[in-house]
Amino acid sequence: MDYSAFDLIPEPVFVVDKEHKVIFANKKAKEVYGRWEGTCYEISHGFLKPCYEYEGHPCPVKNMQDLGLEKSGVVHIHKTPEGERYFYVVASYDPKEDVYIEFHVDLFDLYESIKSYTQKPLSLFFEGPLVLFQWRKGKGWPVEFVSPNVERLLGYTMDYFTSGKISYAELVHPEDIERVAQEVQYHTENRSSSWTHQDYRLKRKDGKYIWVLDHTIPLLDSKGEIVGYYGYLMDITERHEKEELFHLLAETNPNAVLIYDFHNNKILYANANTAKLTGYRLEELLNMENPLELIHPEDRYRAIENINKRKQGYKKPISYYVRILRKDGRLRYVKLTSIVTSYKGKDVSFLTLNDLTKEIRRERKLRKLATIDTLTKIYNRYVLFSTLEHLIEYAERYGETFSVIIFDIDNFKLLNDTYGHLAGDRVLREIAKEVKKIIRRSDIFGRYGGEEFLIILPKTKDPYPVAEKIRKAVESIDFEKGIRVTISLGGTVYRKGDTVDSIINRADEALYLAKQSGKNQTVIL
Ligand code: GH3
Ligand code: MG
Ligand code: MG
Repeated sequence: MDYSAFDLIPEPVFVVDKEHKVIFANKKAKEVYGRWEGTCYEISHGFLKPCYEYEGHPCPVKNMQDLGLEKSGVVHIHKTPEGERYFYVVASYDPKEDVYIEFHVDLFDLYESIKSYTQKPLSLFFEGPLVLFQWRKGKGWPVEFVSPNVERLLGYTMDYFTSGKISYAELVHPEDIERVAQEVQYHTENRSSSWTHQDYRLKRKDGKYIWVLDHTIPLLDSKGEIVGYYGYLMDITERHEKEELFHLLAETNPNAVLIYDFHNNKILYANANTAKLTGYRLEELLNMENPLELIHPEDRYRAIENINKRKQGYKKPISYYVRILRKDGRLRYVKLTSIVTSYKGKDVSFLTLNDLTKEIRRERKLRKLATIDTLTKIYNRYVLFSTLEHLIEYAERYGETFSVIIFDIDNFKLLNDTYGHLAGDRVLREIAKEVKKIIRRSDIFGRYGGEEFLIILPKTKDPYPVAEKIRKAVESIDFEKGIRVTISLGGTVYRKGDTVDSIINRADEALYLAKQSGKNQTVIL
């Protein structure tokens, strides 16, 4: 038989007999293999026995003989003088001649291009943070396949899983396993096409737990039954811990903590304490049209000023005091601190509201206690002295003047002895009330000692008329049980070079003179 027509074919062609002996090799075959005598397995592989006796080398000729086929094709790696090359060997049987005709189609370039397409993305994938899993549906979720980078994630090798030494469920944290199982069951029953589990923990080989993100799709058989699951896993421990830490910091913070978008006047986040402080529910806060309404109208300008500063790019921390107007209309005094931070890619304010209401109310009470005499409800000595200091400084600097009057109840000891201490107290209170009515609002009136009072009269050059008016007013008060009292008064005017002591001493001296001269009178020095 003349096979020379096969020389026109641009791929190697061999004609072999039943024993694989080459009867004909075309030009291309001779060119590619550089040899053409003997059996095809000798020429293609350098084998001493037929291909099929070597593992992984199915023989198309044998296939046809065994299975009674007319054609058969296999992919082989063949040895050529240029090195190993891939061939698609397709053979057909010619019953007339009882020979087999083999075409060796060179797949080398094709194979190389496929390899570079498939392996590069795969290696990129397997070096990345995503670990691929394939689980069988069954007790403990046996692992059927896992990508090699699992070793980095969990410390176990790929083989460890696929050989069944450990089932997946054994690795899930005991506190999470039930929830994960429920999620799988739920999505299986609902035939979800894919789902992302809520973060859960997996135990590493070294015993440490990591948090993972698990996205899963069900694996279906030809009848559409779920037989397993594919999924990818990613270690999100760091992110999870950060979130946990933020949550912990925000929710255990005794302050109200908010993330405020100053560009759009919107609250993006508020912790539970914000709801407590403002009396609004969290959803109400997040959906508020104008969060500035949380601030007392009189303090709002301060907030607006600072928001404008932020909009202009001012990034340093800002702190100021505002009153929060609660939903129920009550007020809370807070120290507001704003720090600029980045949230979801834009600049926002991280606000801390420190509720100082209790402290401020306590302080106000203390300040009152420190300045007001509890019995008579007029100023105490501390206020009188500091006012005098102040006025002396003022007088020195601006040449202003002022007067001082001291008065003392006449024979008060006798009154106490006769009517009792409580009656004496009531007299003190009543005198204070009466004197308050007479003096000007700008005058400072206080209790100087037990039954001694002091009045400071700013811008007053002559204290005599006021003193007399007071004396006469006290004289005409009708106290209970027909009690009547008189007072003696000493007055003086500021002199250049005066100190608090010198001016009080002079007024005291005047008072002493008034007592000496028979009481119930005024002396000015
Ligand atoms: P004089 O006319 O010389 O001032 O005689 P007096 O009795 O008023 O003498 P003095 O001013 O020395 O007496 C002060 C008395 O005032 C002594 C004290 O019992 C009484 N006293 C001082 N503080 C109080 C007080 O808070 N309540 C009452 N009920 N009595 C007071
Ligand atoms: Mg006295
Ligand atoms: Mg007295």
